[in-house]
Amino acid sequence: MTLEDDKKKDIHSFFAADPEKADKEFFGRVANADRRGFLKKTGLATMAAMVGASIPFHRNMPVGFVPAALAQESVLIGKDGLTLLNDRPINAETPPELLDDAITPTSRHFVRNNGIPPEDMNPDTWTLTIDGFVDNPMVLTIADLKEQFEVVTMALTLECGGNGRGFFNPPASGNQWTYGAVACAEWTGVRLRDVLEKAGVQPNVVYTAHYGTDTHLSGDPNKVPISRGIPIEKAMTDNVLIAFEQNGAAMNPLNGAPLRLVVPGWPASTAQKWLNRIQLRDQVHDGAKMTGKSYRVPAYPVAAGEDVPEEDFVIIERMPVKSLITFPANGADIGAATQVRGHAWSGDRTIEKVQISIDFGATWQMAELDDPVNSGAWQNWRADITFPKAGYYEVWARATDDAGIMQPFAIDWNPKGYLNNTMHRVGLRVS
Ligand SMILES: Nc1nc2c(c(=O)[nH]1)N[C@H]1C(S)=C(S)[C@@H](COP(=O)(O)O)O[C@H]1N2
Ligand SMILES: [Mo]
Repeated sequence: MTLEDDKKKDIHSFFAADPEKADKEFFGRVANADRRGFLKKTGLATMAAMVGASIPFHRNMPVGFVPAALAQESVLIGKDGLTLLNDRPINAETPPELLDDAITPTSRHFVRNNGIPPEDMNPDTWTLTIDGFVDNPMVLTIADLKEQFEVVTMALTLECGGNGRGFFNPPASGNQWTYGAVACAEWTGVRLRDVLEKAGVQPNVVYTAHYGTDTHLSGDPNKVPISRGIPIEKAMTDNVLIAFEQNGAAMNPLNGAPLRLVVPGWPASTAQKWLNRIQLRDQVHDGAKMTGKSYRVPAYPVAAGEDVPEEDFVIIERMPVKSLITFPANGADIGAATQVRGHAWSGDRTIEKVQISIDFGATWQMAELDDPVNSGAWQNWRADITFPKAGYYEVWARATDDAGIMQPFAIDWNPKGYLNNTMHRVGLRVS
């Protein structure tokens, strides 16, 4: 049984299944002999944040009690308009029309958790350990990072490797992401490269290993939910950041506060949240979700539904060329002329052109395309479209990158549903 199979869709069924365990994981409540739930201080703070007020009679709350005010989405503290795909662990995506901004607001940055976020996210006591094959192993506070290294702010695109999984047929197990497991926020932090250079990368290093403080769903302290890494060459690129701010303010707890990696253009699973350790290795990392079928695809094209032996899987590196239409929204009723707009990105490459079709792909017109604001940022595009007469239309968008690679019409199927970069289509009624 995989972690993904072991999930409950909503908070109420989760509590119904095992109230004491649910209490502990959600609110940090400790059940005692007389069956009354006692909230630990951190748990009480969480529950109070979720209902939006302090809870004077919290001592009277029974075990397994879910406050009636908790609508399903209220597990998403500080998030706005996201679609909750799973609440254990929390996974939520952003509808495309809420991704219209050039820089994704923190409240609209998707959330992909593999485990339970840590209780302690205190930036003042947080430390990051750099060890493994380095000349000078280091333990750095966030203040040390700010003092010892150049602080930079960059707009960086993060996309989950499983974005678009929901469209696979036969279906792939896991969160059924549609379009919205992607965002481009402004991250402030220090370059991973600068920190590794100071630590002194030894000549035998080939790979990094990233660790965070979130805990495994099973509650087993010896298991980690996810620990991934990247080749040392990628780690030394100047847009890979150890970030401590999101959009000029404190990071959202669900996005990895107080410290995370941001690895633009690669599966966002490499961007460890709640980061407390980076180890340099003389071999490819073998941490949780690095092996088996996790974030790996067959080394060769396979037929839809084909059973592929695990040894034929390779680690996903760069994400493929892709675009998103963020205006108008799918299903909108519009006038005869409108602007269509969105974003486009392609792993470590830049986008060369974005084209739009309103006739199911028969003809295409060029959209106006901006350069990225910095390397690793998605590119914004727009096109003024005039529809010939009233009726139902679909706007399709396709991006082509600087290697001449264009988005496909159909899904290149793989067993775990990664890397779906098919064209985005938006249905419109013109009246
Ligand atoms: N510690 C930790 N880091 C993590 C994860 C996690 O579960 N735990 N999920 C990874 C995955 S799979 C993705 S897609 C991104 C999502 O980042 P976000 O939740 O800030 O959007 O974080 C990555 N970093
Ligand atoms: Mo992911």
